[in-house]
Amino acid sequence: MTFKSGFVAILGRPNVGKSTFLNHVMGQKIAIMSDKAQTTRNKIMGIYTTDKEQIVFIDTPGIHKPKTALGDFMVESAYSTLREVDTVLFMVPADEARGKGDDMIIERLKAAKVPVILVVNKIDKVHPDQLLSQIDDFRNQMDFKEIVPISALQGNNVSRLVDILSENLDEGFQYFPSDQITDHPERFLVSEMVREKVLHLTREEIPHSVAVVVDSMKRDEETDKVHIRATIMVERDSQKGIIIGKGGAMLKKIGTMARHDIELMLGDKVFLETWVKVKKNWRDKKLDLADFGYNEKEY
Ligand SMILES: Nc1nc2c(ncn2[C@@H]2O[C@H](COP(=O)(O)OP(=O)(O)OP(=O)(O)O)[C@@H](O)[C@H]2O)c(=O)[nH]1
Ligand SMILES: [Mg+2]
Repeated sequence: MTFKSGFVAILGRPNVGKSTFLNHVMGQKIAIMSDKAQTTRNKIMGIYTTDKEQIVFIDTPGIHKPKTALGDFMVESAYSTLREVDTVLFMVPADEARGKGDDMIIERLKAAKVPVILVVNKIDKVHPDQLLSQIDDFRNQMDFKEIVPISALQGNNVSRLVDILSENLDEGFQYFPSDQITDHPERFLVSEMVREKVLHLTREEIPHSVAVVVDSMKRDEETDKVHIRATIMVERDSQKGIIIGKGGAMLKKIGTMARHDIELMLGDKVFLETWVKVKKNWRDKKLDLADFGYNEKEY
């Protein structure tokens, strides 16, 4: 039996469900998810391996019109996957009409000359008639290799989509060991889990202004716990106040919820210490971006 493998990028506007899809396929949380646009900021691999095949999914930041240097980094790293993959999953939501954002992506997809599968997500939110007209509309914009409607949240048709990808794989190497599920180190996943809780618990400009850095992470032999120190960066003093909350209540909530997810991921008891720091306008400062994990060299 020959082994098959390939790289598959998941591209689309922010908030369409790319990370939800990746996590559903992987059966665990690799990429954080939220109802806020621009949740994902770095490319992140989900490595799906069976005894016959390895599909390396690359989840990407939602493509939008960037307003900051961080936004430039995000959009460029999403588009950079077009040079790296065998197939693109272009994800659009079933419940929102095609817009300028989609058209912009379609132009880039056409130029890239990579096979593109249109994935219409969130079918649980629409009537079948609306789904059909959505498919028709997109079908007229470019040539898709396949069109697959799914619900990443509920899981409908997700395995069908994986089957279609498998059928189209070429013979190839197993690029990563069978037990490796992503390309990022644990520290990155830990920082993302803290950021996810901030996204879930805060509103308006705060989710966009937050970065999380893990300062240290080591096992404490005495307590038999993994001791993690993480700093939550914000852009203004007022934001620091909100993150800390009355009597530290918000920071405590963020820490408790994040610790729960981190313990699940590590399979270990965790002691999580969180700090909040202000870094004025970090989203537009190249040095800060690199320090916080948004490094141009990555793409
Ligand atoms: N109803 C419904 N909601 C979904 C579905 N898939 C994702 N969502 C929701 O859509 C929101 C965005 O999901 P994400 O997976 O974070 O979206 P994303 O495309 O990765 O977003 P960015 O990282 O910002 O580009 C979350 O609130 C999800 O729960 C779906 O199939 N049905
Ligand atoms: Mg995402």
